[in-house]
Amino acid sequence: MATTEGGRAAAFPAVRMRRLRENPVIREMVRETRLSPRELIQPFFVREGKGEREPVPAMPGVERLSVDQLLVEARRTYEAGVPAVLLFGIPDTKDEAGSQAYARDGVVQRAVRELKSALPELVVITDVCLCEYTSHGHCGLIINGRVANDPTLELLAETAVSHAEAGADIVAPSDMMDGRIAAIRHALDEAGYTETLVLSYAAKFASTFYGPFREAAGSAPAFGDRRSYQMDPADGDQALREVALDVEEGADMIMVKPALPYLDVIRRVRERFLLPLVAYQVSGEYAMIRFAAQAGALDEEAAVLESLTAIRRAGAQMIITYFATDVARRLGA
Ligand code: PB1
Repeated sequence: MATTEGGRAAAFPAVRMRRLRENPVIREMVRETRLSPRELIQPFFVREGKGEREPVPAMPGVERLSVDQLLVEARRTYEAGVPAVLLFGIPDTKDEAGSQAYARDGVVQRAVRELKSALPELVVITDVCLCEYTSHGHCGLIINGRVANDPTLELLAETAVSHAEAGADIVAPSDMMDGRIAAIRHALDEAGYTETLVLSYAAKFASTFYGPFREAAGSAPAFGDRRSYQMDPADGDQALREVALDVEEGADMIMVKPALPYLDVIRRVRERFLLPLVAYQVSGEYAMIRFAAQAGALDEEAAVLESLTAIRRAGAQMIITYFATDVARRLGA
C-alpha cells in the first residue's frame, strides 16, 4: 500500500483511482488480465457420416459434425489463431461396455488421424470417457447397478492408447474414476506413447450446467446420476485433494470444470499447484449467454468477453470454450 512520509496510507484526494480509468489508453495499459486466442481451446462434436452438420438445439451455433465437416471448421479455428481443439465422439452405435470408445476405427480415432494429417500444427485433445459410448450413459461400466471403478480403468486406458495411436497430442480423461490418471499414464508409457500428454479433468463437479452437452452427445445417464463419481458442488477442499492426487499420478495439465460457478476453486488450485491450469466454460454456461443474448437480455460479445476475462482473472491459464473461434476472430481483428 502506498504510504505518505508519515507512514499513513495515502488516500483521497492524494489518491484518485479514477486517474487509472479516465484515459482509455492508460486504462488499457494498466489492465491486469488479458485474453489471447492462444489461451483458448475449441471443443467439437464429431459424428459418423459425410457432409453432416447437425445443429444442437440446446447450444445455438454448435453442430454435430461429420469428420469431413470437422476438418472445415477446425481449419477455421486454426486460422483464427486458436491452437487446440477438444474432440467428443458421437458414435452411431452404443453398448453396455462403450466399445466404440476404444475402437481403433472409432469416429474420434478417425477424426484425429484426418486432423493431424490435414493440420499437423493444430494440437488435438481427445476426451477420454465412456459416457458418449455407453447405452446407459454413465462414464463407467455398470456392475451390480453401480459404476464399477476399477474395471472401468482398463477401458479408459485402452481408449487413451487408441487416441494416442491415432495421433492425439493430449488425452483428457473426464470420467472421474479414482486412479484413472495413473492407469492411463502407465498404459500410454507401456504402449510407447511417453510423449502423449494427460490433461486431467481433476476437479470436475456434478453440475447441472452439463445439460446441453448431454443433449448434444446423447449421454444423459439412463438411470441415477453422476454424483457417485463427479464432485459435490459444495466441496472446495475436496477439489484440492482431487487435484493433488492427479498431480501425483502423473497429470501434465489439470482442469477445473465448470468454470464461472467455480472461480473460487480455480483460484485455490492456481495458488496451490504449479501445473498448467485449464478451465472449461461448459455447455450450460455457453447456452445461458447465447439464449440471454437471443432474448435481448445481454450483449453477447460483452458477456462472453467478461466471462472469459473473469475465468482468466481467477487463475485459469487456458479456457475450453464453445466461443473460442468467435472470440479469437474478435480478439485478432
Ligand atoms: O460442455 C459440457 O457440458 C461438457 C460436459 C462434460 C464433457 N467432458 C461431461 C458432461 C457430463 O458429465 O455428462 C462429460 C463427462 N464425461
